[in-house]
Amino acid sequence: MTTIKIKGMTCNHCVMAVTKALKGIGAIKNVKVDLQKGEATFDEADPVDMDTIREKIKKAGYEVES
Ligand SMILES: [Cu+2]
Repeated sequence: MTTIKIKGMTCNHCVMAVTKALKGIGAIKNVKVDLQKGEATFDEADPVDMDTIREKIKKAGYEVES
């Protein structure tokens, strides 16, 4: 299980957008986004490059904190 911090989420629409962005990456499963904590957790069926995740989140309009 991987947990990442995401900046810029303010409502459930943001949660949906981030969830969709992560689910769009084939190897990512079991996505859960926590609005209160500003975190996303997920499992990786195969290792996913953090840059790929960062890029997808950015395209959705949010930012991965590192
Ligand atoms: Cu929102």
